[in-house]
Amino acid sequence: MSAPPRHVARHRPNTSGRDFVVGDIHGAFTLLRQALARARFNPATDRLFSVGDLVDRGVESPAAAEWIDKPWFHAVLGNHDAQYAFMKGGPISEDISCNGVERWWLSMPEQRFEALCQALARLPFAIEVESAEGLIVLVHAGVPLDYPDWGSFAQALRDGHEGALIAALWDRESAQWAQDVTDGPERGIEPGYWLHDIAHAFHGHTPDTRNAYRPYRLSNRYYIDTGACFAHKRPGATLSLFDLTNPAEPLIALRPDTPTPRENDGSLSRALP
Ligand SMILES: [Mn+2]
Repeated sequence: MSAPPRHVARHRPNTSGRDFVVGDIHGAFTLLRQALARARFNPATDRLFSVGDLVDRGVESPAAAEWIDKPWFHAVLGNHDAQYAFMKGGPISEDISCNGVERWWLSMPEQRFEALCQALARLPFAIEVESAEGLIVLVHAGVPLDYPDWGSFAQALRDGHEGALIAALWDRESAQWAQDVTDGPERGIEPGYWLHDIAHAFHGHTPDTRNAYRPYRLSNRYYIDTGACFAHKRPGATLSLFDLTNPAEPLIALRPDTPTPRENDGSLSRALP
């Protein structure tokens, strides 16, 4: 697996505006734009962080290229993004589950698609944001449970440790444990899994489909994929914006105001072989 130039990106505190974080977008950029408008997002002073998975599942996936270009938008690499970031001209794997929007890239000119793949390849595996509360970190899937703290995992990512890079994109164990703990009497607090050297961590990747896409936690690890790409068709699924410094509750949990057209309106299927 080749790697982008920066495995861990670091951001200074935002001293002039607010910081937001959004769960897996999967092409739901119209909904994201509406959520930012509702939050009165100010691109001159505010920042938006993303836990990755900008593409796949939604027809608006090509717009990811424009969002990555915005100076106030900072995303980590998700497992879906990685399939394009590390594609080397070979066939795209057949297991990309796009829910009726397979091969969204067929609507893009080839050069634009290649530029998007290159932009995805530049996304870091982790983001660290300095804040008055301490370090706030973003990793798509989770911090594996066998790492005792954030620092040791971040070092493994910086060193390009392949197991750590893959876990950052694909880990399910920590999220599954978090769901079980959140369902239990401790409501997400499990002292053995606190990351003591950071304020908190945000993750996407594993929505809680058993509990209507609610966000959940494992001590100071917060799982915020609330199913934005399913917001128009599955109960509970929303696009959620959080205050980066306050992960307890979503600031905005947005569903489409009006029914959106079916994701696959036929224009894409006509392009399919
Ligand atoms: Mn995802």
